[in-house]
Amino acid sequence: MKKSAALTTTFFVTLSMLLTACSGASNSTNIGNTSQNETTNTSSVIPIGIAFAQTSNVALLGQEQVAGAKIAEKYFNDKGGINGTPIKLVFQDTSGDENGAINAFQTLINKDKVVGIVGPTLSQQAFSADPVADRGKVPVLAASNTAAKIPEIGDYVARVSAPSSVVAPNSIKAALKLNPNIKKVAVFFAQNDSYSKSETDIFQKTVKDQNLELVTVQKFQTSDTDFQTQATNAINLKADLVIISGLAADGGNLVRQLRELGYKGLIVGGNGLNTSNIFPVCKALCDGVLIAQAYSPEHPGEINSTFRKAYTEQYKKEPPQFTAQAFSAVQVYVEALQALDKKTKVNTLALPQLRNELNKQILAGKYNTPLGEIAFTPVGEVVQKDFYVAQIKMDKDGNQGQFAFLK
Ligand code: 1QQ
Repeated sequence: MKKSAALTTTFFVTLSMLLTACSGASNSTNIGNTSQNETTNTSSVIPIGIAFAQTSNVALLGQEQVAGAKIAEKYFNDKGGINGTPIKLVFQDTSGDENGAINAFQTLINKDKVVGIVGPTLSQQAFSADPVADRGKVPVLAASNTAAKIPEIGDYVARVSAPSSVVAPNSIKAALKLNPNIKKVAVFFAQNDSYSKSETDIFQKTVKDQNLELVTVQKFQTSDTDFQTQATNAINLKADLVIISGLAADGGNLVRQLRELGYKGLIVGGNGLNTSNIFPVCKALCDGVLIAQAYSPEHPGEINSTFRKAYTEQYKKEPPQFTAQAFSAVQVYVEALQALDKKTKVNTLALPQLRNELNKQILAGKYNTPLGEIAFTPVGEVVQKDFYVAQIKMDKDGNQGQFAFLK
């Protein structure tokens, strides 16, 4: 009796139940268990989990992701949600470390009973948290994880964030176009961060492929604030290109200290520096940093112009890559749910079955997003066409800046 009741239980929760769940009241149940909290009714919503860093230093990156998810929620619900049923994004803060991400995932899976998760912010977190979702057969769509082997974590893991291997080399090529005389390269990376370690491999390979001389590889920690020793080493070796793989706070500080110590050459920043939140860190000294982009605000098409307009109206600047990727991840869930719902009404499926069908549907679809048209390989790697390079332009006083896209 209990078992058959569990089987017919659907994933729907009422809006009021969800709000209670979000406010922290304890009404947790296990997946598939019968619960008076899980009923289908007319005020139902489809919960999608959002696991981004909203606190810690990593919030410098995560906060741009939250903005993109929220714009997507409004945009797709205004258009009728999932064939008439709204989506409800359930936000859980991952903070900046592995445990924060694991806790956020567990809450989303077991308490909030989401159909799938977008996140976490860092690859470093994904390698710990994604296996939790994968074992629970809950889809995970990374919106910012760029390290190698993220989709390979499991069958339920895919990403909309193109890997460093296809994005990062573009910035070195752009540096060589700006200064064809570059010969000596110093590479820096955060050795306690998975994305940084993965990206530096790509950068170092590109340096060799371009017949440049790698004069030094300098290591640091994402928690470091003093880079005098490493910066001085690179300057003494007469590097004329510096390449940094780290996160926003440490990366911004490293840029600042290189310039303060007199480094004059070009600087390439990796994906972790890809936010205007580094501007307050390196101020006017951020000027000129080159960063490869998986998104351009000028990408043609209706969906991007609508997204861009919604963002610029609210934030008075162009949308950043992390915001566009988060929007696109929510879009993939919405369109996969719509397609699934047309085949089998999603409110007739029990949550485990819905998560499983949704996972297959995500991988089967093609999506026309602000990033351009994207699809997935069978393992869950994003297939995306267009990449760009932007250069940071700061005002003289260093208070305002922008990402200027190179032609
Ligand atoms: C990763 C990254 C970060 C810089 C995303 C915020 O690319 O951790 O994979």
